[in-house]
Amino acid sequence: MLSESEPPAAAANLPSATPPPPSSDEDFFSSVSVASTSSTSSPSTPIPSPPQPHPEVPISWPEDGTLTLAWVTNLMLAFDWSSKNLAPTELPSVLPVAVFDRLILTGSKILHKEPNCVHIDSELGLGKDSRVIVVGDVHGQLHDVLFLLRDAGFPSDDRFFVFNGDYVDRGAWGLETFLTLLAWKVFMPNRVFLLRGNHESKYCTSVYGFEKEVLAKYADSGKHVYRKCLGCFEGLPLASIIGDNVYTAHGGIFRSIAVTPAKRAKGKKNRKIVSNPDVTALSLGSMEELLKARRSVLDPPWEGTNLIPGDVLWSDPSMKPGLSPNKERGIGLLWGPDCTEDFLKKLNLKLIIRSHEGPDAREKREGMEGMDQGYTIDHEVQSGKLITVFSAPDYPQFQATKDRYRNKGAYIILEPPNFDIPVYRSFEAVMPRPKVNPYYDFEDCIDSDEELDLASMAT
Ligand SMILES: [Mn+2]
Repeated sequence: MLSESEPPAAAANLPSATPPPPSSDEDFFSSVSVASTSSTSSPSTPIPSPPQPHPEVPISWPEDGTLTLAWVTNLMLAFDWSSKNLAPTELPSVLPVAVFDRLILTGSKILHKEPNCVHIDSELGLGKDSRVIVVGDVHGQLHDVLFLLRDAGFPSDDRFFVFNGDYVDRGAWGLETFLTLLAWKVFMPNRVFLLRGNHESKYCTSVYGFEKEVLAKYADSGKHVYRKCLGCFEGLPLASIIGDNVYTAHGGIFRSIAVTPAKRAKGKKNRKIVSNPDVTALSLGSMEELLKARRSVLDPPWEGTNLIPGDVLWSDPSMKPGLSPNKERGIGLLWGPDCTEDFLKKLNLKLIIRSHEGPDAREKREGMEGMDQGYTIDHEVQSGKLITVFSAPDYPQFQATKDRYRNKGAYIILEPPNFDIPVYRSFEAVMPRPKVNPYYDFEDCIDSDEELDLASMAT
């Protein structure tokens, strides 16, 4: 295993699971600078954080099964500390398998019950004092996620979070990252919303590192932990609608699947629904179709009738009008500004916020803006805008130094009363990152998910 050949340097002189000296967390926020890219209201600038308390490890599940703010905060601290002071293989001494089991089971149950498209609105308590934070791809970059949560402010009664997916793969702390967000979900199920990304799948995690990461960290229990994570990923909802004005999803919009035949003899009982793989007949799907899609699949199919999950997770915007198959990815759609307008109009919305494209992907997209600020405004149409937000700064983690993009990450703040005017917050990566080995062959997997290997996905 790559990760076991060279434990992090900092682990060398420390006995396992021993709290660090007080200074060990001091570099945590010190090297981070934040640039607000909006002139309108912005959250307070980060102040140097006080020394962090030591985590209580090993983590234990609360006796009454109810998570608290203190529990979630300690989990974040423990993951941050172990990433800096322990070898990856020692993670079970911080988060025992039995505690992982309780967390993943509790989280899975909540997620599987949610609809394909979650509604964040007044019924949940969204109101004049609320903010909604929308976050893009984070890809296992634990320290940047911890920074983001502190910078934006932790989830609270007035602060909702929608994560657009891609929690794992490429970065070295996918498991810690996903479990941190899952713990927030369990603690505040009506304030934190975790959507599925294309990387929350069997195919992507087997190619881009998450499977190997989990097997390395949990050894004999690795397969069990990995399987439970996949089961949880299957439960992640696909999309959200915020304040009746904003649609968010990892990839984007989706096609209509069912077409009723135009002609049907009166009185005939066999009403035929035919699937619509015909490229020339691609049309936008409806909210009803999105709600009916079967999302509980390890890998969204790219053929057959259950195409909506694949579209939502894998599609990309384009400057070329119309809907077309996303040939570069091998799954999903490309859609033009006209489709953004149609979609916004049809659903009576003002914004689409999607993620899915980092600086590497954008480098190859002609006519599309680069991702160096962590967000782009891709389409500006009569009814509103299409935005891409990407929250993994200095991505990907293991790229050779000369090939690094040094991009900023960003998140978006949506404010009352209508939650339809985005405030952008760009931020730099937390440096230095603990030294670890990658869990995938990053030189072979330089491009973001392009040329999906359909043959291996079918297995
Ligand atoms: Mn993606």
